[in-house]
Amino acid sequence: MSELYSISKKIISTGKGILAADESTATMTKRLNAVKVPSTPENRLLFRETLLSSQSMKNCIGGVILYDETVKQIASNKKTIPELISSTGAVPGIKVDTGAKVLANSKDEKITEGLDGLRDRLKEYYKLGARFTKWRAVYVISDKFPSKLSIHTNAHALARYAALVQETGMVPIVEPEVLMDGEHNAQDCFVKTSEVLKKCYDELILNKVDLKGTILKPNMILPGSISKEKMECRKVAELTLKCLKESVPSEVPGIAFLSGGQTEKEATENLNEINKLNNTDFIMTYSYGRALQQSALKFWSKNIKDINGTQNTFNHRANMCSLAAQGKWTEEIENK
Ligand code: 5MM
Repeated sequence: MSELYSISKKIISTGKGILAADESTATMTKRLNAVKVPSTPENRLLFRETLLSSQSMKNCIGGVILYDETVKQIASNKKTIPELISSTGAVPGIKVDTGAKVLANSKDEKITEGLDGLRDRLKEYYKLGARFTKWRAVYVISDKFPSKLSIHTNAHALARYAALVQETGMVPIVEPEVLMDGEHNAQDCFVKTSEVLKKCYDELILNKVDLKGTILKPNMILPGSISKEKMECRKVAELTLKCLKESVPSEVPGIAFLSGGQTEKEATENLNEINKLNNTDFIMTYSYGRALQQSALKFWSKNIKDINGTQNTFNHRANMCSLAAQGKWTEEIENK
């Protein structure tokens, strides 16, 4: 078993998923402002350290994606944040893209940047303890989007990123996120997501990326956030599985979904249904940001010193996601 493959398996092994705590300072400031907590480096660290010291880290979280600021911070027990994560059995990871910027010649779309100087930054992150990385490309859906230009350029960047990451001995998470924003229906999401994924794998293969040492982080197939279409979780699961089966090469060991604006419960229920119906060899799990942290952040904001209460809230969510990753979640357990 190759080193990269064993890292991927460790991150997503049965019942475990990924905590996406890689909000950039701008995004974290938005999240903290929304709950009226000042966005200082100390508060950002305190919230994240509270989650990372939770009891559910051991059984539910196989990997944590960090942002540049956090990977260099020191926890209150004097361990570095990557050391704190490793001590729970999880693998420390790092977001290495530098954000989605306006795409030249298609100004309503985005291209993710960060390739310049990436090889050197990766070496530094490896020394700091990271063993996997993340790069997120975003695509909008409308009658004319995503354009061929956006699909092609983002796939190219994702593949060059993934090749460099593997060269450094880390596992690249490939995150092509087809955004939920808009009025489109689930069929549009299915068609566009399939096109995006197929192009990504064409480029990954062209760049000789070892697919066994990667993890895919896609969106689920859902109607747009302001679409009139309502969809049962069974249908979401069927369409999502069909799309992934047709578009993702079987060498990829696992798929860790983003939550993309779903509520905590929707993201849990949909993942649970995907696992109940899973007719593929892929491990299907979570790499949630908002759907793992929202309630905990809300609770914490009422009293940032209430570490136990915040951890209990996070533990519940992480346990629900872990059950969903095994197709064992139920409404009764959720409400217990
Ligand atoms: C955690 O949020 C990440 C984005 O941060 P920036 O926008 O500040 O770069 C994001 O990439 C996240 O990892 C994924 O979108 C999954 O998060 P959600 O909240 O969609 O599960």
